[in-house]
Amino acid sequence: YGTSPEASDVARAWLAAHGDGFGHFIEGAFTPPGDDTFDVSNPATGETLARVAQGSAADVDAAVAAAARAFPGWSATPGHVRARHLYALARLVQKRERFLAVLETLDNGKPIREARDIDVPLVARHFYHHAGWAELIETEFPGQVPVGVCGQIIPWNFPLLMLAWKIAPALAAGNTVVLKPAEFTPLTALAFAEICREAGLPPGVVNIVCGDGSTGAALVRHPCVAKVAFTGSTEVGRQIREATAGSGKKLSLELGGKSPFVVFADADLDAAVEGVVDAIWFNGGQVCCAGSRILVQEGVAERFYAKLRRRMATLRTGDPLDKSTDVGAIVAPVQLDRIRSLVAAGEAEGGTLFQADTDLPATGCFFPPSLFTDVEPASTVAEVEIFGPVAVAMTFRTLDEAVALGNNTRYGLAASIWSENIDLALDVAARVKAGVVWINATNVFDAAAGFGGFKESGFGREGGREGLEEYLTHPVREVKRASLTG
Ligand code: TXE
Repeated sequence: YGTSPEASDVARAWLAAHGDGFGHFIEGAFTPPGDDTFDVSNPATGETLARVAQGSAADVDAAVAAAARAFPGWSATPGHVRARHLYALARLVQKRERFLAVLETLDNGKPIREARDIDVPLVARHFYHHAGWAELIETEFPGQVPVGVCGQIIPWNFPLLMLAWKIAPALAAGNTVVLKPAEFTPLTALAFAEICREAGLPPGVVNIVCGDGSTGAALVRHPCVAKVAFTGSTEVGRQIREATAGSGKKLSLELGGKSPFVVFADADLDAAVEGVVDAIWFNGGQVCCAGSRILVQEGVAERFYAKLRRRMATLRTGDPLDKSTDVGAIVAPVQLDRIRSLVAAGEAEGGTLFQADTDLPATGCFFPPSLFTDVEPASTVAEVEIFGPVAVAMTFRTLDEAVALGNNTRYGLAASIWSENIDLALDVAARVKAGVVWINATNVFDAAAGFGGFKESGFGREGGREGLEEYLTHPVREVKRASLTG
C-alpha cells in the first residue's frame, strides 16, 4: 500500500503523460505551459519531476476574471447542491488516495506512511466536513453572504492538506477561488485540478495558478480579490498585511510557530517521548505547530533526555517511499541549508547537540533527527523557527516558570502539555497563549476544530465554524423607503 508498485507506477505514468509541462488551471481547463517555466524536483533524489508554468500577472488576472465570472452562479447555487460537489471532491480524493499519497511524497519528500495515513485522509475528511456545512450556511449564518473571489496562497509542508483547508470552506460558503500552491510542491494541486474537472465542478469555481512569490504578490494585490488567505512565513505574512492594508480585503494569516512541549515531573515519560517523536519528527519538523521547544521539569530532565536519545536512535531517516521510514527528505536544498546554519548557530552558542548515529542517503536533502539540550532561552535556536527535525530542550522548576518559558516567544500557535494531573494541565493550558493546546497529545487535527494562532503566528482560524466565518461577510444593504407622501 502506498509503496505498492501500482501506486508508484500510476504517479510515474501521470508525470510522464505531462512530460511537456503543466500550465495553470483556469476556468476548468489547463493552459499550455508556455516558455516561462520552473522545474519541480524530488528532494529525496534531486531528480526533476516536472516543468511547471510560472504565473505572470496576466495569468493571475485571467484566473481572477474566471473566478469573478463564476461567482454569481456559484454563490446562488443552493447549499445542498454545493454540498453535493464537495462530497464528490471528497470521494474522488479517496478514490485516488494511493496516487495522491505517492505524488505528495515524490514532490515533498515526506514519508509515504504520513502522506498515506495522515495527509490524504485528512484532505478527504476536510471536504466531507465542509460538505455538511454547505447545507447549513443559510440557517447557521443567517444574513451573511460569501465574500467573493478568494486569493489563497499555501506553503509546501502539507501541499494537498493546505489546499483542502483553503478550498473546502471557501466553496462551502459560496465563494470562488484562485489558489497558488508553493513553488516547491505544485503537483498535487494540479492533480486536484483534474479532480475538480472530473467531479463536474462548474468552470471558474476553482482556479489554480502556479508560480513563486511574485505570482502570490500579484494575486494579493488584485483589486477583484475580496479575501486573501495565506499560510507561510511570518515575513511574507507581514508583507501581505502591508499590501492589503486599507484595501478592504478580508485577510487571514497562518504563520510560523515555536510551540512549547511541556513535560511535568508527574508525566508518563514514555508517552511523552512518543509525543516528542510526533511533535518534532513528524513531517521532518516542517510543521507550523511543531512542538519544537521541549520544556522539562528539572527533577526528571536527565531521565527524560536519556529516554529520548534512546528513542532517537531507532528513528529511520531515508527513502520517503519506504514504508518503514520515519523521517523523510527536507523539501528543498535551500531549506536544508537554513536548518544547517541554524544548527551551527546553536552549537556556536553552546548548546549540546545530540544526533543519533544514522546512515543518511548519499544524495538528496536529508538531515538527521537532532536534539539540543543546555540551551539558553535567549539563544537563536530557542527563539527562531528552525522548521526542520531539530528539537530544543530547556528545563524549568515550577509551574509558573513553565508558563513564563512557554510564553517566552513571539509566536503563539500551539502548545502541548504532559502531566498525569489534569487540574495542573488545564491550569497551564489556560495560561499558555497559544491558539491550540493539546494535553497528553500533540499534532491532533480535525476539520471541525478551528486552527490558528496569536501574536506573530497570525490571525484568523481555519476549520470548523470559526473557519467558515472567515469566508462570510455581512452585506451592507441600502434600504430605500417608498415615499409615503408621494
Ligand atoms: O516561505 P514563504 P518559505 C516558515 C518556515 C520556513 C520559512 C521559509 O520557518 O523555514 O517560513 O519558507 C508564497 N506574496 N514557513 O520561504 O516564502 C510562496 O510562493 C505572496 C512556515 O518557503 O512564506 C509560497 O506559496 N505570496 C509555514 C508561500 O508564500 C508569497 C510554512 C509560502 O512561502 C510571497 C512555510 C509574496 N511576497 C514556511 N512570497 C507555516 N506556517 O506552516 C512568497 N510567497
